[in-house]
Amino acid sequence: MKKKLAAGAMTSVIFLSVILIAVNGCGAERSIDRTEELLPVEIREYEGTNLSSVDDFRENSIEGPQQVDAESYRLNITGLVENPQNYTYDEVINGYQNYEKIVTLNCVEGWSTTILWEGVLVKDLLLEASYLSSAKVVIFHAYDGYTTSLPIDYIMNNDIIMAYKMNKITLPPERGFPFQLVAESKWGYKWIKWITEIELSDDINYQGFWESRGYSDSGDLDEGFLK
Ligand SMILES: Nc1nc2c(c(=O)[nH]1)N[C@H]1C(S)=C(S)[C@@H](COP(=O)(O)O)O[C@H]1N2
Ligand SMILES: [Mo]
Repeated sequence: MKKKLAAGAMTSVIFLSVILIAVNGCGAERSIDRTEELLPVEIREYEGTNLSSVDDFRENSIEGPQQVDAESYRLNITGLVENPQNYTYDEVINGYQNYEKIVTLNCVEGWSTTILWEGVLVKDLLLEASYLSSAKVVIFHAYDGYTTSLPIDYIMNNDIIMAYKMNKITLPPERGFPFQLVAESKWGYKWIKWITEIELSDDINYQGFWESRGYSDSGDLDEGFLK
């Protein structure tokens, strides 16, 4: 009798354990199934300022939207520098202090968008590369062959950022992934997208894509855009 009870109890313990393992196992599997990473959602208001949407831009790029592969992407800092650089995407966004600012992009076509941009200071990249005193101009090159240039003083004195996020989401391919220059107080054609190379130059007469087609070199918003 005693023996039989013990055996019964043992059977129950084993039975219960099996059920518990089954239940736990099932629970664990379910929670793994349920944990899905949700894409961050674009924000449309920030500290009292209404923001445009990443979809409010008119796509007018010279070769249409570019698809840049994040893994093989490299950002080169070249020209009149002591230490040329060759960064991966992660090295840029995780290797430097990040900054946020709300800036409006104005295209010469007559539309504008106000966006919360997040990125790194171009100044920090230039200082790391130790540019020579003969460098006067920063020429930006892009994946689609587009180029534009800005005076080095403008970059150094205005906390100009190269953005990798807009309204808290990673730049979509058509908006310039991985990086777009936030050339504040300049017309949209200075806001180069899909940046692949930052070249330090002494060529103060350099003309980028639109500049060599009649748009002003300064690109200042408070002046007309035609030369
Ligand atoms: N690489 C590259 N960057 C570019 C352009 C381009 O054609 N290629 N167009 C410029 C112009 S004219 C404007 S107004 C802005 C507009 O940004 P969006 O194309 O994201 O709207 O991108 C600028 N940057
Ligand atoms: Mo533009």
